[in-house]
Amino acid sequence: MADDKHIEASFIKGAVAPEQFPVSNLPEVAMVGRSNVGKSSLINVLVRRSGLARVSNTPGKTREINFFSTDRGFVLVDLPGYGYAQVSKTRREEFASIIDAYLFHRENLALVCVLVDARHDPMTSDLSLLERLEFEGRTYAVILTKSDKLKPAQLQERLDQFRTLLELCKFNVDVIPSSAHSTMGRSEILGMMKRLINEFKKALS
Ligand SMILES: Nc1nc2c(ncn2[C@@H]2O[C@H](COP(=O)(O)OP(=O)(O)OP(=O)(O)O)[C@@H](O)[C@H]2O)c(=O)[nH]1
Ligand SMILES: [Mg+2]
Repeated sequence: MADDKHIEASFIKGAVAPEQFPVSNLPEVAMVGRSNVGKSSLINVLVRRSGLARVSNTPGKTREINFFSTDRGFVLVDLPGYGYAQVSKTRREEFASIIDAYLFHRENLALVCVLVDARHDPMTSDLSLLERLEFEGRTYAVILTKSDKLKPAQLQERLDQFRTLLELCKFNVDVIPSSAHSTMGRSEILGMMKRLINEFKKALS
């Protein structure tokens, strides 16, 4: 990623079942996290295109797994949010099973970005996901979203909390604060993705 200013990206497809995942051997970077945490917004910030991934105030907006190609040799993947109480139990179970199928069976998944709202302590669902990623040996980073809503000292406290929590975790590569409003974290996140994708490609060759 010599020039991060402009990243060409386009929508490939949405999938509601594993059979619909695109056949591809390009490395993928997935955004996962609770409903409304800012997954779609982060994708738009990374590619600097406000309408690429659908953003909404209504939690549960992203109902399928959406795949976006980029001109950087990797695919960005927007997952449905977990933990949204207002959708039916059946629907939540459907989301959980497709997220699971993707996160733990997709061979070309190079990096999982776990998004957590910087304003709150991690919830049980966030902790279970982190634990599972660690257990399954999936490379993951934690992104603290909506950091614009915190004072610097509060943000530092949250960062320290996560760094301590993940200190002994082997598969966590980073904890990065971000904001879709100020674009804080954008270049750091892109730099991390570039590094991890290179490592992923090297390990395959
Ligand atoms: N202040 C602030 N608001 C944000 C940020 N990121 C997202 N939001 C807002 O949070 C809401 C949800 O954002 P989305 O990007 O749709 O969240 P999502 O995780 O994709 O949500 P689902 O698809 O429902 O799981 C929107 O109103 C965004 O404008 C951020 O960094 N700062
Ligand atoms: Mg979304």
